[in-house]
Amino acid sequence: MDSKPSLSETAVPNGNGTIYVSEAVTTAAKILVVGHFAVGKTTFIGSLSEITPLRTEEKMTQASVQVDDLRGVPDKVTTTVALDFGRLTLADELVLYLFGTPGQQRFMQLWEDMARGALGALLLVDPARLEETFPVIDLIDEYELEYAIAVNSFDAQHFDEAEIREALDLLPDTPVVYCDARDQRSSANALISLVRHLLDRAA
Ligand SMILES: Nc1nc2c(ncn2[C@@H]2O[C@H](COP(=O)(O)OP(=O)(O)O)[C@@H](O)[C@H]2O)c(=O)[nH]1
Ligand SMILES: [Mg+2]
Repeated sequence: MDSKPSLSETAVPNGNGTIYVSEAVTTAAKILVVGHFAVGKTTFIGSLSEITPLRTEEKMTQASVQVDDLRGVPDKVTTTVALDFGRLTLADELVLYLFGTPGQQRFMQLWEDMARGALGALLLVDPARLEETFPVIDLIDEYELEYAIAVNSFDAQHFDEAEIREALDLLPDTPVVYCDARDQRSSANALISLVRHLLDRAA
């Protein structure tokens, strides 16, 4: 019997606004949403979560201005100090728990805990700041997480997939999809590509 959840290309988060997990849900999976500072992790989980996302952001202090790189995002006034948490019922029987995990070097010890039991990771990438993704890829490799790439290209809707694949030294079967982290459907599609990849790997 095939117990895989059926995911359709048009799947959208259902049960928005519901607090309790539906009785039909038989499978729960922990997914990490990872990426460097200001790549859109909090925005992504906020777009998708059917529960009010837990956010552990703090007003950026003058001290963190030295630490967090604000090039390209001068309006950003908060920084992720720990993690974001959200929930998404992706198919009737599958619920995903999303953990936004910071990519800054100083949070590396958090990864040890976060990676435990995670089915895989969605790696958000800003094509204009590709080099900032390198340390995050190192963490993904270190914890041997399966992953897919979601390119949050902000207002430029175009990105060069070949350039991203080469810069990040991706395996040919690692999915690379476009994602507008502010958009629920776009974010859901990115997550679906990760889940498909995980199911393929598990098959
Ligand atoms: N224009 C635009 N802004 C975005 C997009 N995604 C995120 N942002 C903004 O970029 C900033 C950083 O996003 P945030 O989710 O806080 O990043 P995080 O540090 O990875 O959690 C915020 O001000 C977001 O509103 C996008 O696709 N387009
Ligand atoms: Mg954040």
